[in-house]
Amino acid sequence: MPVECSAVFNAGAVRFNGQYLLVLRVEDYARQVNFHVATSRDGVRFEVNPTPIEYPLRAIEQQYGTYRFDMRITPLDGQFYVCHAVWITGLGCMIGMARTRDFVKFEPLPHVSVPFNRNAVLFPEKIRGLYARLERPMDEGGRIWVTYSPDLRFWGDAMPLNLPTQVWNWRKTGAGAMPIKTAAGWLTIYHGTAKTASSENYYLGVALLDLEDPSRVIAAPKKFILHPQEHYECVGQVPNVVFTCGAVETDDGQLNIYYAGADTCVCLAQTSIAALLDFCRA
Ligand code: BMA
Repeated sequence: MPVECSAVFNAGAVRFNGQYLLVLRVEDYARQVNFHVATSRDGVRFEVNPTPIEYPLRAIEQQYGTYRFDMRITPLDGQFYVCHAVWITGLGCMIGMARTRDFVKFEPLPHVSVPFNRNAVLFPEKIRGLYARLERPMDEGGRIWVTYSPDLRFWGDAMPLNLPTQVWNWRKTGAGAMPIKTAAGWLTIYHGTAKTASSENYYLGVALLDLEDPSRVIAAPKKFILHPQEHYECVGQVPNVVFTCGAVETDDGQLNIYYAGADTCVCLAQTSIAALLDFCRA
């Protein structure tokens, strides 16, 4: 990393100008977060911009103080929308959104959700005429919901996803990468957690959601797709965590899942949409 960095993780991911682009959560030695853009031609070797993105504070953030993290990126209507967590001092964790055209300057949408809410990701198209996002209301525990908005300001019609509870996701679930539209449904990579005697373990799973009503889960395999097993997934700032904020299709038909190991480093797992669909059908 070309900047002071105690941990770099939970990167949003997207294709931009023919390149792979990540927005990294970079923590300095005061554990303050800056968002840095990293770009790559091959999706593997990234160059990190040492200058953090420009992202003005909203009025509520100026008033109370803020801690922003975990950006998820969605291309929509010729620009890019991002959702991220905003921890506002004394108030709690909520969702903030912004838009950008160039990944240099970000324009915050002025309104944040009410606490507690996080792990939000916008769908890449409107559903039944409305913007739609997955989110996770609740701080301790909780599960993924879908909400809708006519204007990206007022959100409602909230419905929980009927994801079945598994041994590895019983404590909480949260949206991960942006849902991918397929003929069979929205392919969604999400995280689930389970408490063990020594830690809360994070896993990645996959689910297929109905195209018209994403709260309706068409398939949700019982088995996870990724679990903490490598050293860099088990040892770090928060042990036993694999966590994703973004996956992108490659030129040769693969799917790159950028995920974090132990809230400390950025990792890459490769699969394909076809393989995940097969896994959902099995
Ligand atoms: C979640 C979020 C993530 C983090 C994860 C594991 O609640 O705060 O930013 O990666 O926990 O620690």
